[in-house]
Amino acid sequence: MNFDFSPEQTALQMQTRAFAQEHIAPVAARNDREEIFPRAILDNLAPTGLMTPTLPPEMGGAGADFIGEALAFEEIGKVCSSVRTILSVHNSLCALTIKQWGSQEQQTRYLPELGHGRLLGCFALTEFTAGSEATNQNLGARPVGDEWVLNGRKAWVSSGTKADLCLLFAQTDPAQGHRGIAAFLVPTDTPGFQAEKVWGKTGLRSAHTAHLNLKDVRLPATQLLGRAGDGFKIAMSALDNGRYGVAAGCVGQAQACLDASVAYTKERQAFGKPIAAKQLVQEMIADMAAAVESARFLVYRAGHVKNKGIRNTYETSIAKLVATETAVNVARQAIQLHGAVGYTNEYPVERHLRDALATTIYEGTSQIQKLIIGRHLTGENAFV
Ligand code: COS
Repeated sequence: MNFDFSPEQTALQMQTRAFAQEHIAPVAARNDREEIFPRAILDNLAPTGLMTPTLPPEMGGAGADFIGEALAFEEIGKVCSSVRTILSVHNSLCALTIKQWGSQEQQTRYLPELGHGRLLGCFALTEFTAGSEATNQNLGARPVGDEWVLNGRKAWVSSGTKADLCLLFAQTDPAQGHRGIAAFLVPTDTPGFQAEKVWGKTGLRSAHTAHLNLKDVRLPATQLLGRAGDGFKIAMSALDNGRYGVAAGCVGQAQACLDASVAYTKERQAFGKPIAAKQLVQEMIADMAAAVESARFLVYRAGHVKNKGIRNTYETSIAKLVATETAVNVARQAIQLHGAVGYTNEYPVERHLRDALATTIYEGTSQIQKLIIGRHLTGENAFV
């Protein structure tokens, strides 16, 4: 077992850290406060390959492996989970799914556009009555001549008002259940496609979320991804990549909360000493550090399995479960260690807590991850 990073992985980590400090950190708080979509950041990011870290450079990617991707997402997660969320959706849920399931023509048409950031991708699986129960797709697609016609609604779609290309799931044959679901590549300027921004989210406020309404959206057959009944498998394989990126970002976020807490407790005085000298404070710092390191190694283990190109649902679900819950817990402890100022937006820890709360819900709740892990280990299926 080798715990050292390769020179390429270290270089990507350093490059992303420098980018995050220069372009994201100075504006993250304001973007959150004013719900500003970070378009300028994405424009600057695109030439670096970081929009799609694992795509080859000729497609606009950074040519990284999955450990490299985790290191990059960790660095972005340290400063802004909204930006990391946009990238997880664009790269992990959209681009990598086209890479895995797309025809040669679809890959050639879309991957360089997504890689170079000329198109922004989103992923529309969830509906108001299809969250954890993702098989319960009501948005319908029916074949008419050599086209598909889509009608229905999607909910809670990250980047839904901003994306150019939407990987969208629809029911083509209700009698077939999850085997009657299809995946479509929907250009968001297709007539009948409408996105409405969700206001008032607790966190991830700079990563805009939308509800979608599709009314007689007509697509040529070339926009079908995979075969008509493959949609659910495509969605689940996409989530194996998405959840991994979320987990990596959460490790970064938790690390940022730990770093901020170490710095603050060394500076803040009480009873004539820095509070870092107090045993109860050191206990909290130690608990936070142990949790962050544990989550990190679960992410790298999942990345190691992903690099082999084999099914990684179990490893990814454990990494997602632990890393997202760690981000919430560590952010909460960081606020406690900062005291009253931690409860204000003067310090980033309150933003980290608000942002982290979403990660235990989206891309499969913590409860769903536990049931995936439980099913894997026991062979008993809690979903029937
Ligand atoms: N990769 C490839 N294929 C997969 C897969 C994966 N990771 N996971 C499942 N499949 C395949 C299965 O092999 C099965 O294939 P067959 O039809 O040939 O038997 C099919 O997909 C159905 O899989 P499964 O039986 O696991 O489906 P379930 O209905 O039991 O899935 C859960 C239940 C809860 C796991 C699923 O609905 C889920 O993940 N829900 C959460 C959805 C989510 O994360 N939403 C967030 C959206 S993005 S914000």
